[in-house]
Amino acid sequence: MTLRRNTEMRFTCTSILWALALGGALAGSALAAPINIALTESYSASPDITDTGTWWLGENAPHVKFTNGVSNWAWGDVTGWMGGTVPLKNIDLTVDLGELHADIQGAEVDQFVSVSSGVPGSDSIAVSGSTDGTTFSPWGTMTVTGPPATETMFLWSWTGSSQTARYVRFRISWASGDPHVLLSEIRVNAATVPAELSLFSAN
Ligand SMILES: [Ca+2]
Repeated sequence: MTLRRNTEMRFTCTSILWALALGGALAGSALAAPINIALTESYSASPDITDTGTWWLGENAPHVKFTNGVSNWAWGDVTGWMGGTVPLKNIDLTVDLGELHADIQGAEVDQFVSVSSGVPGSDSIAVSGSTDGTTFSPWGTMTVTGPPATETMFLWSWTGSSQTARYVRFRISWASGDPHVLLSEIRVNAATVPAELSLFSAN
């Protein structure tokens, strides 16, 4: 009974999020805006993200915070990795889009930065894609908007020619040090509405 209720609630929440995303995509000229196909999808990380108790900003599995459609520069809307405990020079964050998409043209990462709290921006984020989750092809390096501000959200973005993938990986890197790392949202942008939602865009 509980499982069924949770499933129904998840479906309802997912439907609402998709409705909001579609509403934005369909506003103005039809399908002019890209749509975030990572919304509500699952993701994994290496090193994994965990709530250790002492690191209350962590997020135990199942992970949801990076794809829940909420992006906000606030402790309650971010999660990530505690610095100084595990090697954080190269974090691999991989989102599973659930199926192959052939028209991926962009990706974004919202990174929470608060130097006064020991949470700096990273040095670089690279994007790659894969059809099988094993072999990844590099797509490019993201550009960042935000610096030199030190108490703000950094927006990392990549755009390019259409790519085909089910898995999209963000490699978040530092030249040195193992600082705290906090993100609020990741997005993968496709040019068209996924097939399973095409009924919404008919006519
Ligand atoms: Ca979020």
